[in-house]
Amino acid sequence: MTENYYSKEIECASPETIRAIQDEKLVKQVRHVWDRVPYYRAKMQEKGLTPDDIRSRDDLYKLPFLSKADLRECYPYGLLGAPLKDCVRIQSTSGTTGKRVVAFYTQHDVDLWEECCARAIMATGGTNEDVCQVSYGYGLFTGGPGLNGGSHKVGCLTVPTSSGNTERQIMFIMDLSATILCCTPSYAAYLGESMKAKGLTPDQIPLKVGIFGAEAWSEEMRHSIEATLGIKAYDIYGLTEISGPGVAFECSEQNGMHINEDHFIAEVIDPDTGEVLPDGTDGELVFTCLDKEAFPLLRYRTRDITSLSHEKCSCGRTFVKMSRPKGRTDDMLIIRGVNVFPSQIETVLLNSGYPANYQILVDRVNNTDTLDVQVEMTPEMFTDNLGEVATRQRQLESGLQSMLGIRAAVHLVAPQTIARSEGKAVRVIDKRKI
Ligand code: DLL
Repeated sequence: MTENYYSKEIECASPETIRAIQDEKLVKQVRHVWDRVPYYRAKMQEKGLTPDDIRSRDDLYKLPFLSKADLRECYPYGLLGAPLKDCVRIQSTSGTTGKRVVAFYTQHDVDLWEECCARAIMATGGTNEDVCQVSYGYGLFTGGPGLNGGSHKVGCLTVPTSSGNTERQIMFIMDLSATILCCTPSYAAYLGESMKAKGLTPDQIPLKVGIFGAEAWSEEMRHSIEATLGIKAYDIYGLTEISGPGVAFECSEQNGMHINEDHFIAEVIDPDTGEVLPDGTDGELVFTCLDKEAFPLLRYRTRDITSLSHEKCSCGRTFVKMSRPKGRTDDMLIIRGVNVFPSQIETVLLNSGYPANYQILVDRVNNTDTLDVQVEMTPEMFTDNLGEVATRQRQLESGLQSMLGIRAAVHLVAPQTIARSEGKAVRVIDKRKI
């Protein structure tokens, strides 16, 4: 594949150039926040800081962190960095607990965000010859609007189907010969399954590329989606607080996501101590916006667990890469004192030939945590021979035991019995919290 770039000069700039851009923008952004956001100014003052203390990236560590709790406390307008008359849009998180996070955008912020999404699309080989079907939800969720804007900027024919209505999705993919599909990986898997059920083979499906994100997914899931849809599947990362999808995106190496470093500085910290960790070490991802107007968060703790790498990338981009997020500090399950990430369970299931249709049930019985994984069988596996099912269950239980270090009960269920998701999949039901 020939490498495509939306803004080659910046995406492939030397580390020194990126550094100089970050130093200059950071100083301005801190001054902007100090002048416009009294809440953050007070946080800086508590640490005895003024904008003069931040002269370059090297001073970043001095700045106080922001967390979701700050965002909730400041809801809705407390962190606004621009006059309301200059704001043109809000987006909001899909959060299910507590107050929603509302992020604000000026036109400049929308342009910046859409530019990031355009870079992501072009990094997968996308051009203005492509037909790009955006099957992320539109509305308060950032997935639809972000990729829609990016697709326009690239000049693709944009098909804004939004999520859901799988029959219609398939109709548009086939009738319009869509070449790029943007949606969550779990919905892509469902679309693949539905197309297969209609008898469509990968070579009959016009799609070439998928741009999938908004939830954790495994390498095994990537391979399975690539095989059913006959595409290359690329990861895209982002969060509402920082702008939306496109904060980081995968390139032809398909091995970690480049962070748009001319707009955001990434750090990885030890979630307990706040200490900045070196490349290659897993920790919590923290972002500092560099040129946002309406919602200019500094040192925002994402709760996503990842590591950074400055290794040279064959695509020519010099932006630092983040590894596929392993999960979130708040979706890590602690089962009988052991840390368990849903992504580890997914890896075992997919490696053993099961589809990515599963649910993890956690409960506490007689003061002991229980972990129960319900997994769908494929139609080929499905049988009424109970002995065979029991053997399969035992095999999976032993695979999970070696991956997790604790016992999990497995229950195999009939095909099509676990609810499908059109957006972010709900994989874990933790009854201990109910
Ligand atoms: O999910 C933005 C987005 C839309 C990203 C479409 C990619 C594609 P939120 O709803 O605010 O925004 O959720 C953000 O989702 O902190 C991660 O925990 C998770 N997440 C997003 N992308 C990925 C990814 C959008 N590629 C939260 N891999 C983030 C793993 C992801 N987790």
